[in-house]
Amino acid sequence: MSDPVSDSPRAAGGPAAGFVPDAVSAALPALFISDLHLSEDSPATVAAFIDFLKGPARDAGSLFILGDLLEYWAGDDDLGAPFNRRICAALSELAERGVLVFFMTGNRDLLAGEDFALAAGARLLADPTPVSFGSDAAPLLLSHGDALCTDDLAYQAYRRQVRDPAWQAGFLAQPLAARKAFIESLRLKSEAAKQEKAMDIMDVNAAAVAELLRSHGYPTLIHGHTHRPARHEHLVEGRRCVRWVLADWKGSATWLSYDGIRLVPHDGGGH
Ligand SMILES: [Mn+2]
Repeated sequence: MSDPVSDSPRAAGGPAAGFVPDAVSAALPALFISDLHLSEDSPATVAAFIDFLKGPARDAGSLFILGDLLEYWAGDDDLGAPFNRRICAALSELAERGVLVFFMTGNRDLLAGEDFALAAGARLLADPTPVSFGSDAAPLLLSHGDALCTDDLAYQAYRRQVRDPAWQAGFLAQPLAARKAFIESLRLKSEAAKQEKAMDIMDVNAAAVAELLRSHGYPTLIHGHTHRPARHEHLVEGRRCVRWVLADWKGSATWLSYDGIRLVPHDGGGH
């Protein structure tokens, strides 16, 4: 039987360095941020973000936002709110300067969709997404990270519900004001629940991490969500994989940069 794959030009020459099927292509240097939780209640973090976009981000080839950019997102019909307009305009300005802006939703802003992306000049990414940078640069695997926190059974049940397209359609059919009120009540409940949960339940599960790395060919993984910035090494079936956890922003900029060789954490100072 003939194998159609072996007849393709790509297979004939072997995979290119850093080639990953279905990977998004991006430009170097690349910057990675997550968990800014921007809202009108956090003016220092908003200012740090605007400064970051006008500063370090302008020298980047790509900016990756790996979820929870916003403290909440009630739906793309809330794009008219002055605060949301300001954030999207700042991102869009960066994109217009030629920086590729990629956006993956987190659990806080999972309802950000195509209209948000259009307003922000961003390209939406699925979770997880492999990214290739061409040439000899090693590809990276990107995720928000909440899907890896499988020890928190209550959270995973909630996550399945809010990621269900039927649930989302029903939610988005409600008036904007009702959605905002619901989200606010959810935030208060979630804060209370977090106080009661054991710390390790809210971190990633090692088996979930290993399975993700295995299913993507043992790449380097970058994620956020847990607010536990670190560089971890995992041995998965004898393969050494690196997992970077992004820091959350608390009034000052923090990001990871990638030049195609090394990943380096940065703190940009704040207000
Ligand atoms: Mn999160």
